[in-house]
Amino acid sequence: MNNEQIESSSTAPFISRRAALATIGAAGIMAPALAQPRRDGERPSRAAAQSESYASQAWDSQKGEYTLPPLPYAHDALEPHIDATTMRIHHEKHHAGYVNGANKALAELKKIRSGEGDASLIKHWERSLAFNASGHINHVIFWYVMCPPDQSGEPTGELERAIRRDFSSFDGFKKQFIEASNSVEGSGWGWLVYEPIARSLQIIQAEKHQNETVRGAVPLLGVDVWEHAYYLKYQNRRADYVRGFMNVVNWQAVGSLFDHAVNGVSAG
Ligand code: MN3
Repeated sequence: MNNEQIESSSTAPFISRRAALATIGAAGIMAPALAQPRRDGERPSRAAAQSESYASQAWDSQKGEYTLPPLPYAHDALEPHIDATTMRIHHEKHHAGYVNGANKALAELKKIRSGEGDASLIKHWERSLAFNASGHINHVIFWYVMCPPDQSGEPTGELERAIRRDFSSFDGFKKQFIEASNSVEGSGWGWLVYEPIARSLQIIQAEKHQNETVRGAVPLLGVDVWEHAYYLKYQNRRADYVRGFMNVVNWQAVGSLFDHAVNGVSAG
């Protein structure tokens, strides 16, 4: 992390767009979920601009490679619910592993296209890309939708109204989200998503990083329920971890992803 990033991180929850541009050069907006198109003439909200600046650090458009973005807060910022050691290992080892795996798959697929690679391995590399790129994007969103517990709050605005419409109440949403996340079979994620055909919110269980998802659904809030996300502090008590996670949800960030998702669909 360079000085500008450290300075920005210490004064604002997210690194500024200017700092992000300075860090990686011409910024490509990587994750569609973090950067849906807007209607012409619509000005991005401050939160929306922040989401774009964070996503822009997850892809280097000049190199054509995924990159590991810095956490948007200190390792211990989510304590006592998620401990600093877990955050450090999760970010620097596990998330970095998905970045490296996705880049390796992209490089091998490029070799196959040029005739240098072994085309008989294409199924292997396509599967690797699906797993690792999904792992990378999931973690970018995961870091983005968490914040220190004193900044968590509750859903507001259009997101709050959509939650009441689609889950009857915020409590109804929490009940389903927590139960779904607790009961993911094996390693996976609990997700709140926006489904653009029904134009409504849904809760899904993703196995591994990319399986059992709903096609086209835009991820808004995800909780990583792989053991690496909680085992140091919670051991086998996944339910306690998920309840703790609910105290560090950055509802302003989730709201900005929801606004992007809805506006992107409207523009299409
Ligand atoms: Mn993880």
